[in-house]
Amino acid sequence: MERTLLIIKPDATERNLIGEIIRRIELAGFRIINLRYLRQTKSVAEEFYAVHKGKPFYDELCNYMSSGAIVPMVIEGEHAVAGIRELIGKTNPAEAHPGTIRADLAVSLTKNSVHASDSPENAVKEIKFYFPREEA
Ligand code: FUP
Repeated sequence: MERTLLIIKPDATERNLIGEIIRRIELAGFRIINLRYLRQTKSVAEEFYAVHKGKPFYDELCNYMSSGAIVPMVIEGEHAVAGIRELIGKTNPAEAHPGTIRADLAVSLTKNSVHASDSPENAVKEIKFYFPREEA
């Protein structure tokens, strides 16, 4: 069993897609074991995306991630990190395979509806970021 972090981003909460995204995650056989609904400040978004600091899209990304409600959640399942990355599709929705969350629901490269951890190591860090009391 493995855990990963997924975030439903502001473009998706804004368009009432929380249920649709959760439905796809559960239908794929994963379990949601913790979940929050929150708005974050730009400085919290900057901390979460610190790895992208200095890149041309960093400021737009952090403005966007603090522009509305987000729903971070802890997901558990066999190979959850790779499995959820597959379910969400490529970063740019224009390049994502049909049937993936981003291909079907996302608006643009920045407004791409969801985030998911890209490695087991990052999953542990990202789960701690939004769920500091969650066990590893
Ligand atoms: P991902 O792991 O798929 O979320 O993608 P990245 O870590 O490469 O990028 C993080 C976020 O930055 C993406 F979800 C979208 C945004 N981004 C842009 O807005 N412009 C870019 O050129 C690249 C990424």
